[in-house]
Amino acid sequence: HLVKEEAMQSYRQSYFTLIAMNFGPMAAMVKGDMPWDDDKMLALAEDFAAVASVDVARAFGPGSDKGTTRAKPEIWENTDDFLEKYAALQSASKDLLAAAKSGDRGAIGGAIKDTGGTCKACHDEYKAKD
Ligand code: ASC
Repeated sequence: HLVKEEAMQSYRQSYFTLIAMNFGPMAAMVKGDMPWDDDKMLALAEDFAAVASVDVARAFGPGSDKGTTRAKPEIWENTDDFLEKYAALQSASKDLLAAAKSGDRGAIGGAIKDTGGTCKACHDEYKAKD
């Protein structure tokens, strides 16, 4: 392997840290928990879509299941189902980017809701409760 197996859990979790740290502030702006900033929204939507386009299957490669994790073993077993669910997130990230480019706050709010739904679909199935 090009990446040491010991580094793979960190790779997988870092991937989702990037997803969460780009999605979170957008959701916070929509909810009114953070002041709305059009430029910031667009920059976050661009990075979120870019990160979502990075090969997620590789993040679940050999060694990625080692160590303490809230990921359930099934996510490594039901690969086709997981990748199908992830494809919905990728698609939603593109719609969200289009909405952010339009600047239409209603459309952005709807796209955030749809995207959050694609996060939750996987968490419900494959992530243990905190
Ligand atoms: C977030 C976050 C999630 C999702 C999820 C959406 O901001 O950290 O896991 O949104 O709550 O339903």
